[in-house]
Amino acid sequence: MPGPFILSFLLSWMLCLVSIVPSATAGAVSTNDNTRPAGRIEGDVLTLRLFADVGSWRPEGPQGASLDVAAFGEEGAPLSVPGPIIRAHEGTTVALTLRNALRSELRVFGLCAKPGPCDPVSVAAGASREVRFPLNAPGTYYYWASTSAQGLVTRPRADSQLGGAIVVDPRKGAADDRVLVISMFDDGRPGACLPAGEHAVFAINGASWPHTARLHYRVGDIVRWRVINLSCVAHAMHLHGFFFRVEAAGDIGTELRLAPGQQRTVVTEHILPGRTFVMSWTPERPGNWLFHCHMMVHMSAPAGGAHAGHGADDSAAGMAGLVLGIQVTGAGASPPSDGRAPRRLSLVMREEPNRYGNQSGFRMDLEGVAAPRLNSGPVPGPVIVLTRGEPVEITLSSIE
Ligand SMILES: [Cu+2]
Repeated sequence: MPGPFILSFLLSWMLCLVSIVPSATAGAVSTNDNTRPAGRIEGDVLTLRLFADVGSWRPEGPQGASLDVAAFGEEGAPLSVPGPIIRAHEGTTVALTLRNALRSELRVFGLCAKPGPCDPVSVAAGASREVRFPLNAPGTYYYWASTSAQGLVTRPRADSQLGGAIVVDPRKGAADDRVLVISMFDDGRPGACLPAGEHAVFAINGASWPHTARLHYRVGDIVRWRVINLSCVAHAMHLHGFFFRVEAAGDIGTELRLAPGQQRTVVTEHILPGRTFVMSWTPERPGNWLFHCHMMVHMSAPAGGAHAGHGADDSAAGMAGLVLGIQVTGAGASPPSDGRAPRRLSLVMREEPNRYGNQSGFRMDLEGVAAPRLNSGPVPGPVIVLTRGEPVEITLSSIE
């Protein structure tokens, strides 16, 4: 039995290799910040011409590794990661011509009426195909493709950047927003969705920290982001310094808008592969802030890996991947205060000899307060229960 299995494995690898051979016209793959909708709108028709090909993508900047990936581009412009954004208002019909310059048949998902599920569109190697579909409801959607019969999560890694955003704006009152597409490339073991390869990289809009966009806002702005996870793993997207509201969540063909009373107010939102969410927040204080995945391996520079050089950059400090820098300017609101004196807590760190065999360990205790612990041991430390809006002052000391 192993014979046919090995043969089919080798065959799938060979097909994989064939499909990523760059064509004679392949060039650099640019990053796409999703701020310029592709195509041309005339009346209620958006006409656009896209193509798929292989190019060289540098998610870690001009000095970083060059990765040969399949990607989408708009005819007359370079390939990009993510692919060109299809964006128009509700009631628009998309008239799309897709040329497949890859050496394998391409199956494209998501090119159909919004909202709604649909079958993939197949385009033979070297062929072009026209697709028309209406944008019937405002929302955050996307398209993705593969040269294999695999799904979004299991498609060959060379196909992992084949995708882009579809945004349908309301007829009136389109919000000022940013569209953030998360993707991942891994040249490790085929079929394994792990950032294990030598050039594993996570990207937001085609770039890995510190090459991701820097977003600038003023205190008091209303910020709205649409987050789309086209990578093969889940992420826990965390905003430093401020709560945000999750206004909507969806997938390739649907978006569920949440009524104001249903919207979660959070600092972290978990997003599965193939899912989307819309978040809004207001910067209340000036400063430099981050929006990042809270899964360490998705935001860290692996030792000795392609990102290792970032460790020498103070502003990057060993971070890579899914991190976005936000600069907020303007006068900050004064800290919340109703005249109450801050609640004062004292957190003490002590060394305990021989905790781990003959090695010492540290423990943290909250002095003078009944602080619950998750287990009877010293690790993890006490749970510090705080009340939102209540001023708190915590003194940290260590006792040798
Ligand atoms: Cu992550």
